[in-house]
Amino acid sequence: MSRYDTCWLPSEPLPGRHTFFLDPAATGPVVEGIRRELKTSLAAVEAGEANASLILRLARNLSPEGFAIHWESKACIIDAGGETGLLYGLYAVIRRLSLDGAPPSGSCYEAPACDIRMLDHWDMLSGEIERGYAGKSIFYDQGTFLNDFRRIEDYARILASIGINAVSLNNVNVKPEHISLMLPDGLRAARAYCDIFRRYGIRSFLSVNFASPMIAGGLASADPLREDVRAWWREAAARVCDALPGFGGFLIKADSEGEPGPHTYGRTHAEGANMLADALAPHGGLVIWRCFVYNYMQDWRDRTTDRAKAAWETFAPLDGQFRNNAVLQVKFGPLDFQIREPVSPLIGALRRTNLVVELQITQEYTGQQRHICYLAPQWKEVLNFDTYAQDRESTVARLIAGKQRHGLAAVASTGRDYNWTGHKLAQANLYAFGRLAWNPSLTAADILTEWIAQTFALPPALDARLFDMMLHSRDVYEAYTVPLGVCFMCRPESHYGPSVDGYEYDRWGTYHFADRDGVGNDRTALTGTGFTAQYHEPNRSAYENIGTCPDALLLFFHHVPYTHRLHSGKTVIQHIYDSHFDGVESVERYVRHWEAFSGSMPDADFENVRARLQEQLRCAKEWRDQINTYFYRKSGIGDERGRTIYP
Ligand code: GCW
Repeated sequence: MSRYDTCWLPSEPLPGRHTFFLDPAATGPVVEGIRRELKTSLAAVEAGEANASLILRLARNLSPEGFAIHWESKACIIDAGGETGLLYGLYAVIRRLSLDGAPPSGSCYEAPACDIRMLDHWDMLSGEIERGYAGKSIFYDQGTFLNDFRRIEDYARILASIGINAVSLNNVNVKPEHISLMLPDGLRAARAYCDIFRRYGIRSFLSVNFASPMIAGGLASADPLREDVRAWWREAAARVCDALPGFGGFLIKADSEGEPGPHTYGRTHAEGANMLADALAPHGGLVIWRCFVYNYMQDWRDRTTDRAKAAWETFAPLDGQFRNNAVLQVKFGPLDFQIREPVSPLIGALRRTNLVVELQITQEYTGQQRHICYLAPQWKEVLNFDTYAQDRESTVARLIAGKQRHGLAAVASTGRDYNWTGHKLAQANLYAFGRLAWNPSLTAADILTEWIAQTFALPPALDARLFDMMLHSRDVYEAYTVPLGVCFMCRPESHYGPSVDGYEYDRWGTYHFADRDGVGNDRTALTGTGFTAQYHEPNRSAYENIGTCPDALLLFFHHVPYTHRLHSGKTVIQHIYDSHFDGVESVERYVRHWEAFSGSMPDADFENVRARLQEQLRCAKEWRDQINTYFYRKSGIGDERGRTIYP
């Protein structure tokens, strides 16, 4: 029995007598993970091939992470191209057994769609997590490694069970003291974590600071074209890769929000990334280079600069200039993990560069794990979005799937809380991320059904109720927060709760431009910032024209009068009022409905969600009232239905 919540994995071995036979040709660290899982989730004992109920065999004609499962009358056979494939096959069997109770029949073949399926941890040596909402770091505390290996192993199991195959171990904002992670003592400590992850097919990455040669090497410059700088990185990469078997590579945020980068030396991001790629190449490592470049400090008086344009302007011209072992990691939207923003046009602009799309599981802007917000519907919209980058279908899912060194990454939501994610229901987002990176064609509803069935043992009526609450929770969050894609309006720094003008005169370029007549950001090519021109046709025209721009994104792309009529038939102002009243009513229903779950799960889990729902309701009302009052005061237009808006 684990000391921690096992999430969707069984908390006790599944019923039945399980015996296993493991191909003796299977070798390496993952074999340990497989054996531990057989014991923990199935209490399986080893047997000869003829007597085993579960046979795990290597079939080198399959891909290393792919597997085939054949359910036969006497035994279940897992064939896989490599040890990691066997592990994934085993998790698929455990999932089926947990969902169906009895062994099913038939065969299936699966292989992951995305090559890179990565979680980025924004954990710091201090033990704090940047944008963490589930307690402190499971890796570090007070400047050193926590070394709670059992917990790390439980975590690795949870991640491997949903197919995650890469993690970064430290925040992308790399404080100077984090350089110690690349030095011998830090590497010795990191090795223990990497070894555990490796047993579960997960490669570890380190986030690095572009100025490391200056901070740790005493060099006068970090210019990527200088030979002494390049030599420093070669030596550093060799040291790290020698110390950490199976190391994945470096993750880096450069020239963004104060982090150093190649621009200081008049060099491009390609030159910076290629230097690191060259250093890592002899060791098989990757450099994952983030495209979240916000050194675009803006002045709100200047209406020509547009933060949304930054990533594309910086990286689209560099397409094709990156090394084969360099990967660009692009946030899904042009701004910053908002509840509603368009898909980043940069994704469709990188045709000759390895691409990872970055999502955010940690709910920085989506309720900070105090609000229920199941994010899979949002991620599905991103994956299904057609970029029109190529003639044939070029949805985001198509662009990142089936290619080496492409994939999905997400900022992790996990911390030291007993339940890993702050509360039980937030586990669903972690689960959904892994499942979608494995198979982007799964639906948000199917994933939710699967997750609920494995996580709880609810009577059918509650099962359906939880499904309903969660499936639409993203729409509900959106309804009581920021209207029609205008973004931000949250409190500066914390990014929690409303502050309509909190960023309006700030330097971050996240403005809504509300005045007495209207609201929204004119990003059209004709009269605005020209952001729409970064999209391929027909998206470009669809966003450019008010008549075809989707309601949900109207204020992201256009500045319109409050009386503008949406496709829904409502005016903008009435939509704002209606959605805010409706959103709060939905949360009131959540609060009421949750009471029925008392007794159907451990009290601590029930009470935890209950308390968070109270906070969600308080916060939703605050959003409703501040937004409604703000727009009432600006526009002078009342609610058609005469509900309470504080003057
Ligand atoms: O969303 C912003 C966050 C920062 C974060 C940054 C990034 C790690 O507010 O906390 O820094 O994005 O993605 O780099």
